[in-house]
Amino acid sequence: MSFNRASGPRTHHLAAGHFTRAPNRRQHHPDFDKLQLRGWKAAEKEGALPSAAWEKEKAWALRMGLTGSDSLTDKSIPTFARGELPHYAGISTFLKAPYIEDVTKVGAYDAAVIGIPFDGGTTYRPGTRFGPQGVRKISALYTPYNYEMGVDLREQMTLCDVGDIFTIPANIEKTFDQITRAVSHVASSGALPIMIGGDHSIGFPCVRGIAQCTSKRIGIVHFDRHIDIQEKDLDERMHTTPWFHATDLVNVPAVNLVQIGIGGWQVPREGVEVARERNTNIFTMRDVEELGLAETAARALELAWKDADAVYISFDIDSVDCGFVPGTGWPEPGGFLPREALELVSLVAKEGICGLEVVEVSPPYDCSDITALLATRVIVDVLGTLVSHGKMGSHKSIIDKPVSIPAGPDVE
Ligand SMILES: [Mn+2]
Repeated sequence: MSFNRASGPRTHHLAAGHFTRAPNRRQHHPDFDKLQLRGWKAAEKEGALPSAAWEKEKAWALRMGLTGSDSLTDKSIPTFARGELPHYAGISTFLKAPYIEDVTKVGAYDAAVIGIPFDGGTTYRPGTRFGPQGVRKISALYTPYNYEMGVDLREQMTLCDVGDIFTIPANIEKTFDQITRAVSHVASSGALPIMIGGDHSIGFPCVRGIAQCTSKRIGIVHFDRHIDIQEKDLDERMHTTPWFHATDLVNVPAVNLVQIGIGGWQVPREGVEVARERNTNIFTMRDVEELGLAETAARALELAWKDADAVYISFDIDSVDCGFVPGTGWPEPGGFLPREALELVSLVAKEGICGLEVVEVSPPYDCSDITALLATRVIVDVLGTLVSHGKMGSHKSIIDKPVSIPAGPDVE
């Protein structure tokens, strides 16, 4: 999966194997080079994947959406679109996952997508309140299968969409309380919480929601161009402040906060002062460039996991160069290329996570859904990585103080 130029075997293969030896070998052993290619191995791997869940979904679609017209040759097509197909149709949930109206049932799933439509913490462009809608909409074009990973999320895990948290647009603190309550409910259920923002102010209440369900220690890997760790901004806890407040939590120490991609002309000195005082771990884009992706990830994991029991990933979409993510609140040139960001976030996720947030997607500023599309990729790539490394469900062991939030009385 690695495309890192620093990785030994691949460089060697391309330089020595492919261009010099290959032509001769190909004449006598036509399959030799083909078998070395990741592309061919991935095709082989697909053959070993189950398809039972897909067969079940098609049968379910006929039951729910009625059998199709007599003129259709494909008898698996229903009259009313249900499930994954067709990609342009249907009600938008993340990746066409089932919408769980009754959130008391969320624990039946391995992972749950939670929309957090809130942009009250924004200090420049607004619009991230439409982030969950934007990401869900474009996520419909994906299948649950990833060729290179050889993973099929539909077959290998269960995913649901719990819809959006009821945020309070005129009140940041009430919104934070709602977010913490919702995230703590999902984390307590055993489902892995996957949050779609929303501006980055939600980072603090999301982490607080997980942290209050456990006595264990949580590290954070934070992808961003911005440092986001000052105490207040414009007199409130805005999207420039989440890690100040998160690392004030007793089981979320600042020494386990790893900030990757920080730099440029939009890093407030107030935040830098706090990062220095609290001794957080900061990798600039140049650090990443010089270390390479694999080494950056290895060091980040070492720091985030040092004496910690779980790691949370916060992915700000503006960590990617603004040429690829026009639809964001604080665009900044010089960030990651999309494939670098996807590779790095996967390398970090392979040790397991206790939560993921993808923030700062602002659809009103987006073009052709490209920012929302990349946000979708971050989420599905992390899910695929967790599945392929056997880490889906690994977070459950840290939940030793589950919360119980009462539902209203039954309604007939
Ligand atoms: Mn940012």
